[in-house]
Amino acid sequence: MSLSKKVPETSTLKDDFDRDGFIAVRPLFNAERMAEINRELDRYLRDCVPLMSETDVYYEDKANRATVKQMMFLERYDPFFSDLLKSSLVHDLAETVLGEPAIAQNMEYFNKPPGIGKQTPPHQDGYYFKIDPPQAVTGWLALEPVDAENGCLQYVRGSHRGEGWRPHGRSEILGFSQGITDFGTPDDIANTVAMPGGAGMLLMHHCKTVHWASPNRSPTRSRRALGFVFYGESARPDEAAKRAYQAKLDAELKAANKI
Ligand SMILES: O=C(O)CCC(=O)C(=O)O
Repeated sequence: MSLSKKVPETSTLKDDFDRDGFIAVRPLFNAERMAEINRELDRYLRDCVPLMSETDVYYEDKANRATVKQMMFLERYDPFFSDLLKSSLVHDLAETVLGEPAIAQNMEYFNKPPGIGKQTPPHQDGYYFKIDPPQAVTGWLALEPVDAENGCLQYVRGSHRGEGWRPHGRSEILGFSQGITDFGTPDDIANTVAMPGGAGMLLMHHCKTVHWASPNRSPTRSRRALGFVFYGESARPDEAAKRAYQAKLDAELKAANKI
């Protein structure tokens, strides 16, 4: 079934994406589907996390296994999340906004545990992806209500249309090793848009779109989301450069006892 039969107003989604560098579908998945996804995630946290490589799961506090803050490649460990990444409406949406076949790369989990969830530094995903041309998107599915208090995403509207990449440098935030070093220009401030929403809201951003999030300031609420990464079939990854960067990062994080 085509996406347009399931998601209202899809005819404007590509135009909106090309203009702004992101779209929001509120909601993409209804309450019943979100209850299922949240149940499966709880199962995954209980049964699959203990089997994951230490380089694929990060904790806000490594001594407390209840503080999982980020996971990568869920699709490699579990068929439910593999299907969700490769066969759900999110994949169709990625093809709609990219305007070409989309190849699933990575299902991620982003949490900000209550009270201790740190900020997400301003960054462009494509800076990490090392692809050319920069034809890639990330879908971001809210698993619970997100707002200014628990650290919803913030986008800089139109930032995907800038030349090249913004300068990035090493960040001390686990899971986001690179952040934009000149962030906070008048253009960044004027065009920042907060993206609050309920469980089931699906955001999707271009890999050049600048985005960030505040720390979780709620003492009681977490801020859980799934990330869906897709490359357009025209994007050529520099696999050797990516592997070399990841190996160096993993070694540094292990040496610092962060993973
Ligand atoms: O969830 C977050 O705070 C960051 C997510 C992110 O950077 C992404 O989806 O590309």
